Amino acid sequence: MTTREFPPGFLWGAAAAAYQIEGAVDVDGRRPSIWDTFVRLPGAIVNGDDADVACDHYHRMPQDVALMRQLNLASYRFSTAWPRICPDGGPVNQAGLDFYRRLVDELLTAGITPWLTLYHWDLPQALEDAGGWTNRDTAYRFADYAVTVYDALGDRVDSWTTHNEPWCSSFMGYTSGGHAPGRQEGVAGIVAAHHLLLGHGLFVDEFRRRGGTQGDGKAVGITLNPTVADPFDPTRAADVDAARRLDGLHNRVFLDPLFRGRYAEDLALDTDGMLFEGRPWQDAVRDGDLELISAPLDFLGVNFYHGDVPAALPYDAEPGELLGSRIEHATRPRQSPYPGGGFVFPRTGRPTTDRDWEIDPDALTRLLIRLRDDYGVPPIYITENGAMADDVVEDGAIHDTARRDYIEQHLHAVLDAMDKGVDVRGYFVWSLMDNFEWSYGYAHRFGIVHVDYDTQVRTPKDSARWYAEMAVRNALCQ
Ligand code: IFM
Repeated sequence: MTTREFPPGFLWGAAAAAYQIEGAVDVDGRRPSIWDTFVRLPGAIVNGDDADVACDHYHRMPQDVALMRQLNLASYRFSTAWPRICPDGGPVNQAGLDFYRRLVDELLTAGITPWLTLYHWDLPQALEDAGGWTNRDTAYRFADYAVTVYDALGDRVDSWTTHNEPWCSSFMGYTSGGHAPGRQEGVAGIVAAHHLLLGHGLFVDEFRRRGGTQGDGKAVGITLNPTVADPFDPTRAADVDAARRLDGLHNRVFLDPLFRGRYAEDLALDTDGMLFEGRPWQDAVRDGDLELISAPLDFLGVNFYHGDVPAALPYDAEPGELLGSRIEHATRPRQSPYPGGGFVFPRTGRPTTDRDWEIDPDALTRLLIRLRDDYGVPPIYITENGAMADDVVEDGAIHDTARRDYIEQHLHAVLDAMDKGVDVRGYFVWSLMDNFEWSYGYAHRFGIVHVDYDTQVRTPKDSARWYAEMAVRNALCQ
C-alpha cells in the first residue's frame, strides 16, 4: 500500500449551503430570497424543481450532524441564510438566528469545527427589489447582517467567510441571467462584483474592529472559484487573447482588488464602451473602496471543479463538440457570463464528469501555485471540490467510483502543490449530501451522501466511506 500523508492538523471537511439543503422557506419568519423568486420563473430550473423542502435540513439538523460525526468530519462548512436572519434585509429575526445557534452548538458538541459562510447566494428579495448587488447600499446591508451574525456566534465560531464564489453571484446573476436574480445587463456583473467586494471589505473591517484576530483564534477570508484559463489553440492569437480576457473577467476581477488593491487595466480596455445605466462600471468604485477591499485576510477559500479552455469566435463546432452540450439545461435563455463574450468552450478530449465538466486535476495544482506566486495569498483552504454523478442505487448501496476517483485525484493535486511549497491547510468536499443544485434542480447529484427526496433517507455512498477513512488516516492510501 502506498501512502501520501497530509501534515498534522490538515482540516478534513464537507460543505453545503443554506438554500441548497434547508427547505423550510417560510418557517420561523424567513422571507423570500432571490432564489425563491427565480425558481418560479418559467424554464429557470431543470424539471421545474424548487428548494421549498430540499433536504429538509432545517428540521433534520441534529441527525445530519450525527451523520457528519459518523463520517469522521473534522469540520462542516455551511452558510447562514440572510433571509432567515434579516428577512427583508433589515431588522433581525431572532428565530432565524437561533437556528444557527443550535447548529453551531450541535457541531461543537459533536467535536466538529463550524466553518461559517455569510453569503452563499440567497439575497433577500426585498434588497433585489431595491437594485440588488448593483445598488451600493446592498454592500452596507450585507455588512450589517454579517455583523449581526458575528455578534451572535463569534464566541463559538472561529472561521468566517464573507462570500462564496462572488463570480457566480455577480456574473451569473447580473450578466448571464442563468442564476438568480436572472438579470442580463452586461457590465452590471462587474458593478455587482465590486459591491460584493465592498460588502466583504466592510465586514472584514468590522471583524477586526471587534478584535477578530488570529491571535484570538479568529480568522476571516473569502471563497473564490478561480479558474485556470488555457487557450484552446495556443498558436492562435485570438484564443490566447480569449484566455486573457477570461482570466480578467473570472479571476483577476476579484484577485486584483483583494490582493493588489486595484483593478487590472486590461479589464477597462476589454469593457470599454459597455455601460451600466449609462455609465462606465468604474463609476461604482469610490474613494476608499479598494483600501477596504484589500485589507489583509487570514485565509483564501478556493472552490475548484475544472479549468477553462476557451476558443475565440468564430469557431465552427458540430453539435456536441462544445462542453455542456450533452446535458439538460434549463430552458430560460441565458447570455455569456462574460461581458462582451466572444469565446466558446470546445471539448479538449479530457474525460468529463456526468455534469460534462472536464477533469483536469493538474489545473488545480497550477492554480494553487499561481495564487501563491502572482498574488502571495494567505493560507489556502479548498472549500469546495467534488463531482456530479448520475448515481445508481443498487440494493441500497451507491457505488460512486467515479466521484471517489475524482476526489482522490484532486487531493493528490493538492498534495502536489503542497510539495511545491503552497500552504494549503484543509479540504472540504462538495457536498456533504445531494441537494438542490441551482438551475439543475435535483437532477444533478454532488453528495457523498445520497438523499432520497421522497423519504428524506440519507445513505452514505462508497465515496463517503472512503473519504471518512482517509480523513482518519490524514493520508491518501492506495
Ligand atoms: O452547488 C454548487 C455550490 O453551491 C457552489 N459551487 C459549485 C457547486 C456545484 O455546482
